[in-house]
Amino acid sequence: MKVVVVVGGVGGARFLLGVKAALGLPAVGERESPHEITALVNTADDVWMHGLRVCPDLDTCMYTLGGGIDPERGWGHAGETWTVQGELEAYGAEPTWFNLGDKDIATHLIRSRMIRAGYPLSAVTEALCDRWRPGVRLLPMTDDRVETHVVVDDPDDPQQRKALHFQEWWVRHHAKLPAHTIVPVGAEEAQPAPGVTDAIAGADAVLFAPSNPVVSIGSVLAVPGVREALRSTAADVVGLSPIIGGRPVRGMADACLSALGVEATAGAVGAHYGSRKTSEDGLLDGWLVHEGESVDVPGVAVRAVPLLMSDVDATAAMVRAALDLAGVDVD
Ligand code: FO1
Repeated sequence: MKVVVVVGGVGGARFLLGVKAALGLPAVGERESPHEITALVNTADDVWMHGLRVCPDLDTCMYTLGGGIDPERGWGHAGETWTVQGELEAYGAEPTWFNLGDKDIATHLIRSRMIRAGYPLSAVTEALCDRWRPGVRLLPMTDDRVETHVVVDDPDDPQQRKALHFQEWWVRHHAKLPAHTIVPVGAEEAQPAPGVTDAIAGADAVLFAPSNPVVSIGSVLAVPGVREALRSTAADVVGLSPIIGGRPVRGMADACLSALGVEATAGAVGAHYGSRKTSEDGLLDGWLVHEGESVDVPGVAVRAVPLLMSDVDATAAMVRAALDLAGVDVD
């Protein structure tokens, strides 16, 4: 079976552990299997830091599925040390609010060297995954530069507005500065990375992970060609709500949704993605919401199941529910 999953960072990586488990694969590492899982990963969080290209969502997926992630942080390596970061701070090298671990820096050095040598991000990712063996194909949404910028009132001059790179808004300001607009800069000129639209076209099922619907899923959908591929694939498209009881399970989806004027509810997010059947730009056939929630999304089959990714088994159960709703038989 070919399953395509649209993912962001920490939540998306945890979801992918469950996709692997639901298809009988070891959550970490890789093994021969008749199933093929392709993750279309958000790259609009990516950022140049100290001359290194950092791809948080790709790295979180790669480390999580390859067994190297720090489980508490959800990003960077387990057993990390921060010697280089300390030296950068000793030099007063800004920004000091974005922490790069020593082991993590090796990933960014390899990636930056390959990018400077002219390799596209998809080739870089493939090379890095040769080591980590995540057991799913990790495809960047695009090889082109797309970066999420968040327009806020300038903290230093509230009369002015200022566009911050997503990482500064999220890491330095903890998403506490109200976002007026959130823009995936460069998306209009971007193209899907090699394999992205083919994977969608050839899928037996397409899942939207319970990632941030604006800066993660939304950024992938902003790449021209992706929405068209989703609307024309023979596969059913099923999403899982990142909102449980009016609150995102983690992260700052509510702060992002308010910038779009979308209510932070499972129903509103489902309607935001829209129905593939009854609207000309909708994307969903199915929508999973948390048990006990009664949600109606016109033109979309809604089902309520436990959506807390408390462990791999719980996540695998919601993946099986999503695949069932997508009309594919896992066994
Ligand atoms: N998140 C933080 O809250 N603080 C950090 O200093 C930080 C550094 C960092 C370095 C590499 C990396 O891949 C991710 C990092 N993150 C950090 C997480 C990152 O900002 C978010 O996980 C994603 O961008 C959101 O999906």
